[in-house]
Amino acid sequence: MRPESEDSERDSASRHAKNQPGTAQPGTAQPGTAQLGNARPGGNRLDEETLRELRRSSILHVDMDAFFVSVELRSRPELKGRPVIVGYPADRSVVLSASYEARKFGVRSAMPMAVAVRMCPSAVVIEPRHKLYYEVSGQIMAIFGSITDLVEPLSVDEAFLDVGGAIRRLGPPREIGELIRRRVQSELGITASVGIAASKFVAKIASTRCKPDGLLLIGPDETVPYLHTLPVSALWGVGAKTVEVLARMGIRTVADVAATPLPSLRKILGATGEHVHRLSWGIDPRPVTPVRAEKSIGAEETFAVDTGDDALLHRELLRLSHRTAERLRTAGMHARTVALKLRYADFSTITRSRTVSTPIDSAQLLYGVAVQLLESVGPRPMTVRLVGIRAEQLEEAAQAPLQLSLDRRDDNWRAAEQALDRVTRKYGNKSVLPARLLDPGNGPR
Ligand code: DCP
Ligand code: MG
Repeated sequence: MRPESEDSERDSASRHAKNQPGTAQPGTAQPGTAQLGNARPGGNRLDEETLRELRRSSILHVDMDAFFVSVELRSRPELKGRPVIVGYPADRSVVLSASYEARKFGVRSAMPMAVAVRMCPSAVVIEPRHKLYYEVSGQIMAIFGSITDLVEPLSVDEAFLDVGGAIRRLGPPREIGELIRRRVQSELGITASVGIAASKFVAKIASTRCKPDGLLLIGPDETVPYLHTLPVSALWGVGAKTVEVLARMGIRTVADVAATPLPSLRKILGATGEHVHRLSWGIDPRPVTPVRAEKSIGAEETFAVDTGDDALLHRELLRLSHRTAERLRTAGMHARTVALKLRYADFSTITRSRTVSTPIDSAQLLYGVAVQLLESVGPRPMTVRLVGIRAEQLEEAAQAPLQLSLDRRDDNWRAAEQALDRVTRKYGNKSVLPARLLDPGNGPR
């Protein structure tokens, strides 16, 4: 991909800003622009007032343009500039992603494929490769994560970022938005659009309005005037039905909503009335909330008939270990602690846990610990209704020390289980199981 120079970056910033709020207004973009150099490493420090001003609009909404299509065009560049649709060609399937050229013909996501092809017979239809899109999605999120910890992914190709804490390091939010766009383009070969504002709601509107391949900053002072130019459907929570209800009352634009007294809106829309009214004045205090890494991963099963049979319990623990280990590996995590849960016939529940010296992600090792824990319970007072395994104190596999095995068998198990994961992913959950799990018996319900 073409590495862009500083100058072309500035050109593109001003090109995208043309006729859009956020640039011409003194007091919003100006302080940032004036201080561009200062925020760079080695430059002067931004003064506190400028920093405060820049932080007023520090929420980014970043969304890839025609994501599935753009990923496909990387390997078929000859299709660039042509109408392209990603979706299964069968009549009853729907459009997953449409290039902007196809959209000119009216093609949209979620439209039946048959309709789309009728609207745009010249479109090239490409079957989706979901695994590839998820891989690229991970790379997109990794770029976001290198900018700030405050990343809230919304779907495969979009996220909110709060870059308030990155301004000293990377420059004003607009610069950070351009940096992200440049990196997505040069590292992943696709384009992203970025909306910047003081709130999630307005940032999302901004990115939608500057698509494709754009950047739009809506400063705090111009938020309300800008919102008031939009139709009511731009407000979150206002779907087709609400649009209809409001239209019957003569309320068609965000400005109309803002001008409607709150009690009337409450009467028309119920509890949503308040929410919609607040949005119409640009009030959306929801913070960017990073998705926390899973704290634990586990699996449990209730037996069809309560049991006191050790062999059956062991077999179920092995099955649950496989399920848990597979999920650990999919999440790229290792566990330091393994917990066993037993629920007796009278619903009383006990847990036992053990921390291992080296983090693990193999079913055989999980199973080994689980059996030790079961033995540590001693004689059971009554039959067991439910059994569960939980992997806790998770660490990312990349950060965990290598899983050293006491003997080669552990490594072999691990390799075998990874092969099993691949087969499971390809053919579904039940295709391969260890022989011990294949014989029928009093299985879980
Ligand atoms: N997607 C899907 N089914 C849908 C909508 C979307 O599978 N009904 C997939 C395909 C899209 C991806 O999710 O490429 C991202 O969805 P977006 O809504 O962001 O749409 P695009 O990225 O395709 O286009 P835009 O440029 O409008 O963001
Ligand atoms: Mg998108």
